[in-house]
Amino acid sequence: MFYPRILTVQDISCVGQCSLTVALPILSACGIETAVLPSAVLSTHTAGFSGYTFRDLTEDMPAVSAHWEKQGLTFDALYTGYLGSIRQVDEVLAIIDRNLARDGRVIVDPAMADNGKLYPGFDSVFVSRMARLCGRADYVVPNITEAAMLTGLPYRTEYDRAYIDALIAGLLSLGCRGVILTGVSYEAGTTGVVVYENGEYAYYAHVKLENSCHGTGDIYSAAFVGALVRGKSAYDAAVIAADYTVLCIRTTAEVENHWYGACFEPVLSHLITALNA
Ligand code: PXL
Repeated sequence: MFYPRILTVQDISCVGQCSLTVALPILSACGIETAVLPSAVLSTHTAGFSGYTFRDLTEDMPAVSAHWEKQGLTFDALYTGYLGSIRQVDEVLAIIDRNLARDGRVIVDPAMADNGKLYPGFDSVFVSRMARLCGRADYVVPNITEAAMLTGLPYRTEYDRAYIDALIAGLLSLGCRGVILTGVSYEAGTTGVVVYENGEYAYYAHVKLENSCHGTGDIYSAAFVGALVRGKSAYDAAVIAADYTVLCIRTTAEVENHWYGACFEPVLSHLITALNA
């Protein structure tokens, strides 16, 4: 039986429905053995909460990776999300060299910014180190803000295909093989995702909902990675992840006062159904 093992490296935000507390259940639901390397533990995520705790686990990362190597453990894919420091990015680069299976794939969600702004705690030095990690990726999964920062292009809220093409060209010039660019909207009322691979551009548009939720980028990438590792093409995986994320946002709108994350759990069965179609 095909039973891949993936490693995901990102923080645990104890409350907040993002990063590992989203990636682990989603990847497990996709039927993939999921190993985790928590890069930090925070009491909550950093968007909208104040006074959160932050326990940096960077020091532990090299020893964990060395132990896996000693045990002969390798991973069929490595998926990174929010990384809390430059040193953590460097540790992930070392993990690619040490712990990835020979033909293992690397998927990088450079989770560091949205709506034209970096998340708290990040600066331009971090962005350039993240660009280096993106250069080692088979697929990068940025939103438009992250793509603009990684490529040094201006962030725009109104744009045409030429701007998107320039972002993609800039991302490819970092060294990655494929690009999944999220939140691309060419007309009011719809948004979507661009998939660029092997010289081919594809666009999947879907409804743009009124409400937006924190953490949907993490839900999207985890579902994309799950579908990809399950054997779907990058485009099919991008579509499955988009439809699932829209459903999560719709579901969240039905819950009163749920401001800090998206309700992804009640609709996990839809993701599983889509994967088996
Ligand atoms: O959703 C990305 C994310 C992950 N982890 C932490 C965050 C954020 C976004 O703000 O603060 C700790």
